[in-house]
Amino acid sequence: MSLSTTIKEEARALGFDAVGISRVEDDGARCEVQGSRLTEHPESQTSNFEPRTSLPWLLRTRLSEWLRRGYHGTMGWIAREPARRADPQAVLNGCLSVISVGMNYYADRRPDERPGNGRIARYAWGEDYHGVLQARLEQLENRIKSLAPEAATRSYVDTGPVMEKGWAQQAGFGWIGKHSNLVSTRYGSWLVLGEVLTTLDLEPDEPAADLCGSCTLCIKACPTGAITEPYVVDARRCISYLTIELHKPGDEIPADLAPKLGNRIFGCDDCLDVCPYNVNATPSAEPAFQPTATSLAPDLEQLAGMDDRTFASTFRKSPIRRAKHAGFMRNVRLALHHLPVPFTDPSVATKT
Ligand code: B12
Ligand code: SF4
Ligand code: SF4
Repeated sequence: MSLSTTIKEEARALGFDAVGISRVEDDGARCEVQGSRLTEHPESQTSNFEPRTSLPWLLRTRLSEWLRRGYHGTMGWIAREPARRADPQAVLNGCLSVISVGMNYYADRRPDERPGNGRIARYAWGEDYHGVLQARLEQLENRIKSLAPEAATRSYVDTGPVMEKGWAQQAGFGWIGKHSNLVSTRYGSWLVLGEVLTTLDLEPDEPAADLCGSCTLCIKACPTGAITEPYVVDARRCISYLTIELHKPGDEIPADLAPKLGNRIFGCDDCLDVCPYNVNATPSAEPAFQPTATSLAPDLEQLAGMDDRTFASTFRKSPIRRAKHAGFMRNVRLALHHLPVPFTDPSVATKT
């Protein structure tokens, strides 16, 4: 069995649902863009072919344009060193391969959206995926080093300068959909991603084809018009950004967008929920991703009374911590403010 196959088996044994490998080409790689996919350019077979582009080149170009438009809003960290963020060789010296992994977090439950309840995005129904994936990626790194002691490795789960969706698509287990998230024919929209960068020269998988076709359901479903064009999200309009990232003192949710948040108090799944590829999504068996009672039916009145300490202990293991107490309370207050006005039967009112 090849080293690449063994590493993929080790990853699956650690509980990763999806795994694939990309080779890190330098900027001279001969590829072209088809939909959201990079493929080898047919003319690369000919001797006088001019190199077109590589994945780091494409990622750098996309990221730079996104930043130029200011779509990152207050997320200043993403604007630091865009060239490094787009190129694994600038993150790990001598990096030749990226081993991308995905974990299914889908729970086959419906949120309880009765009036008075808020709504929390699915990825935050259980424990924080960062810790769940990172611990296993470190085990994978240890296994790789025991199989190939000369290997240098570095692993991330949304924790480092790596553009995870692009590498996952290149590794073949899903494509970047028009909502800009990775979609898999097997797991739909419900994978969280991580990766190990390594100096090992592993066998790459075939990149995944873009299967969106003429569908635009996710773009139409977005309540704030944040998907400004296919594959491009203006974070400043995205409810996920507004309810999670915009939490520093003085950060206000713009008045024109606030009413559109409805009952959403942490993140948003609207563009993911409508994707036809979710029909085949299978529930995750991962205990850490099973929903808590609060995450399915968050009682707004009860949450509004939560002090800083209760917030910290209730959401100790949850991604909701990221919104901070003040940001989360602002979201809860907004949702309470936008609750539908309760219907009062005048005949009942006079009977008191
Ligand atoms: C910043 C960020 C956000 C921001 C900005 C979102 C965004 N689309 O960029 C905000 C806060 C809004 C956000 C929201 C969410 N996020 Co987020 N986020 C990230 C983060 C940290 C960086 C993403 C990034 O680089 N953005 C910068 C821009 C330039 O890149 P991009 O939009 O991704 O665009 C790329 C592609 O679309 C592609 N592309 C665009 N147009 C085209 C056109 C062509 C022709 C081609 C070829 C390519 C292409 O090129 C771009 C560069 O890669 C990643 C983790 C990571 N380190 O990668 C997680 C990540 C993307 N988020 C994740 C999740 C789960 C979410 C939410 C679903 C959470 C929620 N339920 O509320 C939402 C989804 C909103 C949405 N529709 O995107 C997951 C996605 C998993 C998956 N299956 O794809 C990630 C990968 C974290 C993880 N480790 O699992 N997120
Ligand atoms: S997460 Fe919500 S607000 Fe953000 S792009 Fe998707 S539908 Fe729009
Ligand atoms: S909803 Fe349609 S356009 Fe959007 S990601 Fe899914 S298949 Fe692609």
